[in-house]
Amino acid sequence: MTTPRPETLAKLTPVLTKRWLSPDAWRIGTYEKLDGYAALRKALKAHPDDLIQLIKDSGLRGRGGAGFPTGLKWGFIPQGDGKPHYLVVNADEGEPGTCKDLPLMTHDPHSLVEGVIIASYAIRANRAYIYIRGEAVHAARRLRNAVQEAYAKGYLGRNIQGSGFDLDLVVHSGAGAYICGEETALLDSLEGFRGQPRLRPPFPATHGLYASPTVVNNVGTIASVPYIVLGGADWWKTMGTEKSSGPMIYSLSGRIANPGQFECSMGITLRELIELAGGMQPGHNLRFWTPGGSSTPLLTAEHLDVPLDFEGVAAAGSILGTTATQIFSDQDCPVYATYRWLEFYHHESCGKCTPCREGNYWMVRVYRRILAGQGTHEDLDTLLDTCDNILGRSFCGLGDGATSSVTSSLKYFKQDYLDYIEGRTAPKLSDKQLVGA
Ligand code: L3W
Ligand code: SF4
Repeated sequence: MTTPRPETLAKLTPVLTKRWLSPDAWRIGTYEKLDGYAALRKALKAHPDDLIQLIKDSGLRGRGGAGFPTGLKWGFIPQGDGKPHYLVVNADEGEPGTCKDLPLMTHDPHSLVEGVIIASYAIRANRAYIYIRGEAVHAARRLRNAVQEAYAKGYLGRNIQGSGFDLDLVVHSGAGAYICGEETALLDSLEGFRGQPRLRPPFPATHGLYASPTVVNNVGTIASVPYIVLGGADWWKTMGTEKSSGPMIYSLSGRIANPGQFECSMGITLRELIELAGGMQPGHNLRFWTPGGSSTPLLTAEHLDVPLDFEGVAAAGSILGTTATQIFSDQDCPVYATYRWLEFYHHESCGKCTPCREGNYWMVRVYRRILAGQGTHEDLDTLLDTCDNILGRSFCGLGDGATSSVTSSLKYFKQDYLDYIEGRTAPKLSDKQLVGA
């Protein structure tokens, strides 16, 4: 493991992660000692519209993958419409490689609870939900405990801190379907239906939970809010870049010496992140990586200096996504990695639309054929043609995301495919694995 240089270490900007290593960080006593709920007291003295303006001024963008401006989204909630408003936190973190929300909720659940209260006050919601991934039992337990503690201290419930504002917060565990991380499928699931995406528009901002105006935001987005309220928009913008402001939690996994979460100013590069993580594992050289989870097109060793912000990654032909950088080396096979991701998408496809349901099913079979040494040159055209019929023709982002590693691995690593097809690489799958689920 190599030691990061002081100038690279200085790129760490612990904001959302700053309490994670404090003893008993998840308890309300610790949280309050470390500035916890100070932002809420400040926010409750402000006009809700001023809070929305503050978030707009900060430039905060959604941390769930799409990077939509948070203040703009809050501003879409119609006021004076006589309907109930809802805040729903998308805590269904399920994207392969993504691991920033679960540690946040486990180590510092009160930062999310405090953000929920401030955001609900800003959009005039009296009921909020945190929809957490079903498998995340420990994080859900911590969250439920934090919610109870917040009720007991008068941060939730009736007339919060004497402000006249009421809020109830419910933690709801999903049942382990990746599609329920898509915001409208999540709302269907929360309403008690099978989680499948709804047609958009109308967007949840006007027709969300129970057909009422609803803000759906990711955990990291909402947990950022107390810091912006306390520190101000200008302080938030001292981190990050002009269009991608603030700090971001980057998750590093794979062939890295010290995997984990590294919170840095947006715009840091993978070269710097790898240095922070102690370098590559001995004997491994970087070959390909995902900038933001398996739904984002692969990048390669040529892209080590791409700024990891929304614009920088887009200019390199990929998507910042969930900043889950999965790192693969010269000992890893891009064809096999893509196959494994496709098996995931095939399994998690909700089946509502034909391009995704059928396309992923067939692409998995083509990959099995190639990896079993029975592929043909035409298979590569079939894969690209199938992706062409999925991308932009699917009902939701899951279908689009499934194509990312297929098209990008074919763009950068076509020779690896040809080596299987032309017999230079030994088959990775046996004949028996050609068929299956
Ligand atoms: C009102 C309009 N609201 C857009 C809202 C919309 C949503 C947000 C962004 O997918 C991506 C996906 C994954 N009026 C609006 C409006 N909105 N126009 O803005 O919307 P959109 O459609 O750009 O994206 P999305 O549906 O939120 C998110 C990708 O992120 N991704 C995700 C990975 C998985 C996780 C996880 O496991 N936690 O996040 C990774 O790349 O593929 O493309 O709220 O309502 N005119
Ligand atoms: Fe369901 Fe896939 Fe269609 Fe999304 S793209 S609606 S997950 S079948």
